[in-house]
Amino acid sequence: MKPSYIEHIGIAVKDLDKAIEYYENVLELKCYSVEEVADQKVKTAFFKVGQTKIELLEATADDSPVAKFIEKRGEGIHHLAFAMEDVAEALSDAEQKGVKLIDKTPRKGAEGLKIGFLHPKFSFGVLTEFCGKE
Ligand code: CMX
Repeated sequence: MKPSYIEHIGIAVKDLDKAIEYYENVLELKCYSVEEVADQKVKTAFFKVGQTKIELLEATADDSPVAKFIEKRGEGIHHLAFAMEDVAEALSDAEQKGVKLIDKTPRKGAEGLKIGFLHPKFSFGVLTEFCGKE
């Protein structure tokens, strides 16, 4: 299944407020939403750049995937999210093609979207997310 477009780029940050300030002051983008995603143990902030969004991610717990990422690799690009028409089908297609999935079935992400991750070891070091309404 082919992605429709790049839905968002996830960026891991230590301090969400400071990062929001940078995106608003330097890049002059407006933060239109701040949302906690309890399931993923992150607080997120969103900006629109055309059709694509920037999603800033701050960990809300020490065992959050984002806290572990920052500890190992420092702040920076954390994942790439592709918009998919049918997330469940896209995950199952990838699995059939030999990719290890983090999520076998979609779960609830920010903005009420369904999300599912592919393991970065199977996508050339890029943590890949599929997301969509279905
Ligand atoms: N991008 C690329 N590689 C990553 C990565 C990332 N974001 N996160 C971890 N890795 C790499 C690590 O560097 C490590 O590599 P090495 O074995 O070479 O050292 C390997 O993956 C294993 O990492 P780990 O720190 O031991 O952590 P885990 O195996 O416990 O977890 C992962 C890794 C990707 C399975 C986990 O972070 C995960 O399930 N991520 C998906 C969920 C998520 O990230 N949610 C937060 C954002 C959600 C949102 O957008 O709302």
